[in-house]
Amino acid sequence: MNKQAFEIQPPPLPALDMSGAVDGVLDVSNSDLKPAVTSNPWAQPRLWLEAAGIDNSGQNHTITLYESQTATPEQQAHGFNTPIPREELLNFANKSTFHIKGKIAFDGNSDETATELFPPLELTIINQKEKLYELVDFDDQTYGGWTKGPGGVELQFVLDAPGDYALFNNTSDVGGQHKGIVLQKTFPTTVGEIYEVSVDVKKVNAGTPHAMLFFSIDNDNSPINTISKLTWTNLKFSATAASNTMVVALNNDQSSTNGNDFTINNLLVKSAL
Ligand SMILES: [Ca+2]
Ligand SMILES: [Ca+2]
Repeated sequence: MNKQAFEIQPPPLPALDMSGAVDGVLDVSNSDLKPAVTSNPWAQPRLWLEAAGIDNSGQNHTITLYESQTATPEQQAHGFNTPIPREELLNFANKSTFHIKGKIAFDGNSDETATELFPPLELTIINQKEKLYELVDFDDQTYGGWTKGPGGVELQFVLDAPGDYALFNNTSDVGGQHKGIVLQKTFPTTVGEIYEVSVDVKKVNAGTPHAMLFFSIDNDNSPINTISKLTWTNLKFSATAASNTMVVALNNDQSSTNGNDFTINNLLVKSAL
């Protein structure tokens, strides 16, 4: 008689899952998340469980969750529900791949070589918030995705120094409306993070009245800056993001055709440190 017919085949082990992961991505940059390895129940008593990936220097990094541990009756009845400390997950390289690996010893003894593997679970870790840094220096004579508003219709690229273009607003159209948004752009943001906008600005000739520039971030307005200097000044403003996007604008509060000229350079939007 064939001996094979009498061997008891172990039932397949259940799939592992990660609570808190979405489409295979575990984003722990949000500190409220409490990730845990979960599974359906199994029948075998001794287990190993780890999360294995790489750290920021590219070295292998392993978080050991169970090392030859006897499964609890709770685990045998309901499967894994094993939290992974967030502070451990922060040691993986941001945006790297890691694997949850589980093993079972069918006979319950501690010989790690006589084990069966759970189906592998591969995940991507995100553990750092994206930092925004977007500088438009106008040197390629583009607006870098910013759009002109009613206060910026006369914007033109001018050479401020060899290879260094800036944007000049002459406000020469007598019938024109020179007050309002000069440039604006929508940026992706993280709720609660602080973002800063800045720009270099100067006046070009002695005419008056002066331009009166201010930034807005969504509904927050900076103080109005009177642009009276013929040398570069850096204007700055910051605000806290209230949603996943924010509209940043440079505005002019001065409608005059006379005077009201200004040149801008190095328009920067970034995450505050
Ligand atoms: Ca420039
Ligand atoms: Ca003018």
